[in-house]
Amino acid sequence: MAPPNVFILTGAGISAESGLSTFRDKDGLWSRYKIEDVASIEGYGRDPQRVLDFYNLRGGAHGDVQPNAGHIALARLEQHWKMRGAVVTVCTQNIDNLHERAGSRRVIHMHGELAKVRCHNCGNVTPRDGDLSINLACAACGQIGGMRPHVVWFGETPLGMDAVYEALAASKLFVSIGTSGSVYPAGGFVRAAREADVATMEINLEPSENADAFDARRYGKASEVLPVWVDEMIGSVGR
Ligand code: BJW
Repeated sequence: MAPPNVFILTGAGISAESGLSTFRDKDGLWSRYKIEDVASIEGYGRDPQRVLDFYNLRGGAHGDVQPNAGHIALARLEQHWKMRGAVVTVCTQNIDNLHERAGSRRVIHMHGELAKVRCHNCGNVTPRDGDLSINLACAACGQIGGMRPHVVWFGETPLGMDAVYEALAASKLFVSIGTSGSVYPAGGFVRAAREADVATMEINLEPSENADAFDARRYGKASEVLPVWVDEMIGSVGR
C-alpha cells in the first residue's frame, strides 16, 4: 500500500522537552512577558530595544538545546515516506531549528526563524550573527535601527502561506502537535483540512482549544507519543 502524504503542524509543545518555554502554559513566556509588548508590531514601535532584548535572551537559550525524540520521530517518518514516494511536510510555528537539526528536510517556518534577522525598512534577510541592537545598520540599505528578528508578530502576515495551503490540500492526513490552537491562521488549519476531506489528528499534552474539531486525538508528551505513532504509521504500510 502506498503511504499517504502527511501535513504536520507543530507548536511550542514539541520543543518543551528540549528545554524551550511554551507560551501559554502556566510557566510559559506569556506569564513573564506581555504579548503586546514583545510580540506585536505596536510593541516594537514603542520600545524596539525591549523587543530585541526578549529575542536576544531566547537566542541564548536556543543555542544550548537539542532535538528530542519527538523531532527525531518526525524526521524518521519523512525519510521512510520519501523512499516510498510520499511527502511529509512539517509546518512549524516554532522559531527554533530543532526540526532541521533532527533531520526533517521539508520544513515551513510560518512564524519565522530566530537564526535570521530582517531589516524592518528594506526587508533584507540575513543569518543572525550575535545579539541584535537598535544601533545596528542594515548591510543592504544602510539604515540604522531597523534590524529585527525574522519572526512574525501579531498583526503581521505569516510566511509561506501559499506553500502551506498547497501542501495541506495535497495531503491525506493533518496532524497537529504541541500547539494550543489559539493563534490564527494555524488554529484554523484543522477546519481547512476537514473542508478539503483531509483526516485530522491532534497530539498534545492535553486537549487543545480545538480538540473537538479533530477526528482522532492522542494525549501525552510529544517525546513519548510521537515515536510510537511513527512506528505505527510505518508499520501500517509495511517496511
Ligand atoms: C505539549 C508538551 C509536550 C506542552 N508534548 N505537547 C480574532 C479572531 C481570530 C484571529 C484574530 C483575531 N484577532 C487577531 C487575529 C489574528 C492573530 C491571532 O491569532 N490572534 C489571536 C490571539 C486571536 N494572528 C495574527 O496576527 C497572525 N497574522 C495573521 O493572522 O495575519 C493575517 C493573515 C493570515 C493568513 C494569511 C495572510 C494574512 C500572526 C500571528 C503571530 C504569532 N506570533 C507568535 C510570536 C512570534 C514567534 C516567537 O516569538 O516565537 O508566535 S505568538 C506565539 O503563539 C508564537 C507561537 O508560534 C504561537 C502559537 O503558540 P503555540 O505554539 O501554540 O504555543 P502555546 O504555548 O500556546 O501552546 C503549547 C501547547 O503545547 C499547549 O497546548 C500544551 O498543552 C502543549 N504542550 N508541553 C506535547 N511535552
